[in-house]
Amino acid sequence: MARSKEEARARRRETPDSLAIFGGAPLFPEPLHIGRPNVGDREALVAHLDDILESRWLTNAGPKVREFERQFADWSGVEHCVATCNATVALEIAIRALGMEGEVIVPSATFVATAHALQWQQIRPVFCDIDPATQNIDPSAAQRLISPHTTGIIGVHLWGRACDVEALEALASENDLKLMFDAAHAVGCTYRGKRIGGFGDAEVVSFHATKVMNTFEGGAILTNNGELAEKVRLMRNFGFAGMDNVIHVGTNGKMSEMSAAMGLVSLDCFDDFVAANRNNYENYERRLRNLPGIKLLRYDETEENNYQYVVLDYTQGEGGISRDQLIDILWKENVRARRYFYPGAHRMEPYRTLYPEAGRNLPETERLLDRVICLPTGTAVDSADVDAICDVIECTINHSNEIARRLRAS
Ligand code: T4K
Repeated sequence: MARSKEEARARRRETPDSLAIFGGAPLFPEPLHIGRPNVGDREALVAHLDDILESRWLTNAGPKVREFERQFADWSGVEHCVATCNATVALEIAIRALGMEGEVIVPSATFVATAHALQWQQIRPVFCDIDPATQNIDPSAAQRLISPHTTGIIGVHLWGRACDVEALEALASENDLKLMFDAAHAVGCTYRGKRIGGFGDAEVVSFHATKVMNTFEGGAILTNNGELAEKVRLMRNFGFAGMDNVIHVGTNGKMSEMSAAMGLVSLDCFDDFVAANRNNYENYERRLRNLPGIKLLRYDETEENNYQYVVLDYTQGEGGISRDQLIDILWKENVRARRYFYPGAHRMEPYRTLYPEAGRNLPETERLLDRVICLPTGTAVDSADVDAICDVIECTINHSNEIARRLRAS
């Protein structure tokens, strides 16, 4: 019989028998995903849609895109914002515009798009280990990977927590390397009190549907370098400098008017999205702080954070429930917990085949990616959802011996 979400959540998970993996009814009647989009003011969005349809100007750097670029640049404290169809194409364009070639140093603990944006244009991603304290690229490990073929470094502000920008800027300038940041997770976050967007030669953000603010699909290149901004603008639009006048190789990386409209609405609602994320994060923290084997990734409260990822660092305890078994238990409850970014870009194709030895230099990366669990958050998740999810985790940890035995037996 179909049950409402409230009914399903209300039943406490206190004993193994109540868990769906052992035949109990799932916690949520429908899958509760990570990455349910944050949707802002619908009326405002519909009004934008009316404007767009009325004007019959749908794409090609129309008024909504220009307005979004202006607002997002001001909000980020950066001179130039070039909006794109997604962050992957933005990375590809920025990498090319900066003249990166040969080898570029990049973490493997990232979404595979960071590496693909290089490999796609025959540039070798040289995978660098992370600093376990920050979970971001380790500048001293990056230094050891510099070779005569290295032309750049791409740091990733993983989970929105800034890289060691200062050390990477010093390393890049001492070695005459280009420096970019994949800031896909870091919209609205700060480094030493300054909004992310203006560091290195350029930064790239993502406005994918699953991100803290979305434009359906979308991304942007942010930079304080006017010449670079001009170049990426050309490259985003096939290299056209005016009608019939192509002056550069280019691609189609344009953002549509409807996406820009969603961006304008999302920007207006950004504080509400972050408040919902923060509330969920604090509820998870309160519920999970004393559970053995579970460490919730903390954000630096002296900075601005968007709290869009709730990340657990899970250590298998004596009870013997593995990370993947805990995820399986959650999935059976319809909680779609994820193992971002397992198994690491270096263990995905084509990198696994091209660079089979890469893992030798990545012990911290592999250790982290074998332990991570990301939990649902965002405006589609409320505090009762968080409580119910934490009940399952608590029940699993508290009864881990019995659960592990029953799982082995089955
Ligand atoms: N660099 C980094 C560090 C990134 O994390 C990413 C993207 C990029 C670069 C590239 O940015 P884009 O080119 O995408 O702008 C998701 C996203 O697809 C991906 O954008 C994101 N990172 C990554 C962290 O997460 P998956 O593999 O988790 O699957 P996906 O997109 O199917 O979404 C997860 C769940 O969200 C779905 O199972 C259901 C739910 N969902 C998804 C969509 C699209 C919804 O409820 N509604 C939706 O509209 O990659």
